Amino acid sequence: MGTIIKLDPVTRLEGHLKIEVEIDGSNKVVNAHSTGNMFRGFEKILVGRDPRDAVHLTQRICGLCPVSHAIASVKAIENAFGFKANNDAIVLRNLIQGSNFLSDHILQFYHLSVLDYVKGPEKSPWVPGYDIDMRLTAAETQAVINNYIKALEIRRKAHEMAAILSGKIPHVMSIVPGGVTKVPLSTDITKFKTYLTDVKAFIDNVYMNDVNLIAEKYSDYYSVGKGVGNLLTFGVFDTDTSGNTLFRRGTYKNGIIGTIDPLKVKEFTKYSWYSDDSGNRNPSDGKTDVMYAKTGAYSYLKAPRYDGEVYELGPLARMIINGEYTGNISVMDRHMARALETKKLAGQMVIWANMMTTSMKPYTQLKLPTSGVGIGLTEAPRGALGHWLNFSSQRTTNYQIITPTCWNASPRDDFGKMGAIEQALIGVTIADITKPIELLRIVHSFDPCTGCSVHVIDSEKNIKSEFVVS
Ligand code: NFE
Repeated sequence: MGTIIKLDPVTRLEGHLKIEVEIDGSNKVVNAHSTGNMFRGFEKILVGRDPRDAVHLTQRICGLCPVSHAIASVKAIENAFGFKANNDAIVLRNLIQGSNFLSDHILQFYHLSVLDYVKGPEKSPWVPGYDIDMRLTAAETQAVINNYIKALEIRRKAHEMAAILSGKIPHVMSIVPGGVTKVPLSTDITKFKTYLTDVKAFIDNVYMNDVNLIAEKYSDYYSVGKGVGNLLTFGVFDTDTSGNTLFRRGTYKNGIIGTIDPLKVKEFTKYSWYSDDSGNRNPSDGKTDVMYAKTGAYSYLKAPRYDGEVYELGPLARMIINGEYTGNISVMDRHMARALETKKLAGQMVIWANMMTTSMKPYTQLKLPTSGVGIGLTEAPRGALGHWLNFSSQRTTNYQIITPTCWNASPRDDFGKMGAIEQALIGVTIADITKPIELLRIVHSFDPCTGCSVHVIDSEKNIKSEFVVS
């Protein structure tokens, strides 16, 4: 066996992810394992409850993408109820979810990734990181660091946009089965548009410039972290009540765009800490029964697959499948596609914002049926998100969630195929194995969130996480 490098936890991402790679004599990665070290358990919490509770409970999976969980959940519930939200609800939901996307993509670039390319000031919160291979000039570095600070203020404005229409963020209140409970006041509309103008200007003039600068200085990263090459998206931002979306759903394999059949989604558990009976199942009939210390297993993430194949998810998948991005698949393509998606979405949000009126009627009271089966497919910032619901006697009998990071950071499946991040790590050469910045750059380009994929509580000590800050 060659030398092993462990990053545990990988920092500057949400949740606790361990990455372990094996390198050969020339420091080239020849094997990789991605491990989610925590159990989420929301599927268990929901069983036995009123199915409408899922909208609020599943948002607590994560503070970064709660709106997408709300959307996936209401879609699953409304699908089971045989109801379609009206156009007013669609516009307001898009504005709330879109605000969350803008905030989250800016977060990913400035606060979770940029320090892989730009040296932060000494003795500051800009650590941990590896300050090697930093290629910007002193003046460029200072400008990007200034924009890092500015991005915090811009993210606050994007958050407030979501809160204006939903009561609060994270974990929005106004998105419920039947539509949206908030009708905007004229002051809300004015405030929302003012913030959107500021956020859009930052995206167009600052974020795009900084991504272009980094892409230019690190153009070799257009050839690093290519990975599996298959892309998948469930589509997002409804444009009508018939299921059409701004970003349409689809797959990309061998250069060909395909359609999505949700029945072809299956989760595998041979290498995951779940019972064998929890694997090889479509989530409509899914199981999430923990089996820690299972021989050969190494992650609390299951291995979701589409038609038996590994797929990469995220903004790059959405942009390529929609013909909005003509590049390839790599570390830098992921950053570039994410930035271009942010720019496109901010422009679209101006159109939706202009559709807001004080006479909108976005809510319809629904009656809870006795039983139902529903699927809610949308996109979170990090990629395709699905919620699957079954209920009878007005109580949830099964609820399964597959998050984008579960796909991207998955372990091997039953056929031994590595997950998308694992595959993207293979082949990269590490210049200094004491500072494996190449690994961080590859992993961060996927914007993983292990908090979404898994959650934990220590039942004896009641400790959620421990950190050592030096
Ligand atoms: Ni915790 Fe999430 C997004 C979801 S990632 S951020 O985007 O769902 O798995």
